[in-house]
Amino acid sequence: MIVLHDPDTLLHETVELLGAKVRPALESPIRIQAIVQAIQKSHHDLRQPATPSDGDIRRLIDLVCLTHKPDYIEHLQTAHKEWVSAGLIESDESILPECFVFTNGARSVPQRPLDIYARAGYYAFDMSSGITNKTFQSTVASANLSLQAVEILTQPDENADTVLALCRPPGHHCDGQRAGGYCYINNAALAVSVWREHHADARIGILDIDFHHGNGTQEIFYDDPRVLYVSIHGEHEFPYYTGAAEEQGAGHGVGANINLPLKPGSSFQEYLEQLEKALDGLKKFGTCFLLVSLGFDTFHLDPLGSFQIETESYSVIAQTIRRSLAHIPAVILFEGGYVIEHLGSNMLAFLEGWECRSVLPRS
Ligand code: OKP
Ligand code: ZN
Repeated sequence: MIVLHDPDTLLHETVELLGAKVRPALESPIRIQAIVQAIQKSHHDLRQPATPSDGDIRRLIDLVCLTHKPDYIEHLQTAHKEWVSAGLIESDESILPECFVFTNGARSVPQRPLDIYARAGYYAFDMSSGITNKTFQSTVASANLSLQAVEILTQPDENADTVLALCRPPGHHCDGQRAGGYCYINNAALAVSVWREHHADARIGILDIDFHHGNGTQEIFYDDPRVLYVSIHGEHEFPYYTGAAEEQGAGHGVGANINLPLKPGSSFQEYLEQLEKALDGLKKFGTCFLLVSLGFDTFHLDPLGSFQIETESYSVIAQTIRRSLAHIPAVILFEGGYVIEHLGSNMLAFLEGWECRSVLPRS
């Protein structure tokens, strides 16, 4: 498997609230380092994309702005500097929002605040998406891995059918104008835009198997009939206000959104039943390009998840996906997963199953 990694993804390190305490965020650079170390010791083809030129970055941002608002992206790029110049934080500290957009009985549409302090809350929906002086650089590097992964699939001489992008920060929680859940740019949405440059009318499936509902990805494609978003996630868990089975899409996109919530504590058997439904939906949709938002916070020991899934199960999950959607080009985007000591082995187990190295007896 071709695996893409960029050391710039390691630069972003922020804080979050755990209870009332400010702590280093669970979403940390050592997550990626643990996976890279495991990949280096394996047969997989680990690659670092060439440093993007200014023109490459402009193209990346233009593609990102097809699904994100330019003023939001500008905020990600400039907010930290502005907070430092205003004396709100030191340059090694993190922006955290004070006040989120709230309903005032729909008497007026929320406007972008003039106050730079207030803007942090306007462009976020929670407090696990702090912005540091390195956040934008890491976020662009992470998004670039998603873009490069798609580009590799479109090059015939590469002869690859799947690429894994070791994205960090992750992407599935942020929508067109709000960071949240450790996410700043939606890497899956970007991959869709890049694939569409080559195949304008493609029917694209997104299978989100992070423990958490990918509210951002759902939101971005909610009325899009050519992108099917399917998610298996913990019911009533973060981000709390989305992920119900009743959310099935809107407008032309009705039917192109499938949520498969599972009770906290669910077993692997229960998980596989939902996975079969997910794969059924993706096949019926006529998926011709697959994105997998892959999180290992479904692992039984994860501090942010509650499913009973063990390392070997990731081989079965991956093999089940691959067998069901055989020969469809795929990009795997890394999302969550917070048990550092098991991330490497969980990823290797997943890749082994994906490559169908005799995990399940062939039926
Ligand atoms: C991101 B992903 C501690 C709780 C953390 C945010 C969870 C984000 C999960 N403050 N809340 O989907 O793995
Ligand atoms: Zn997650």
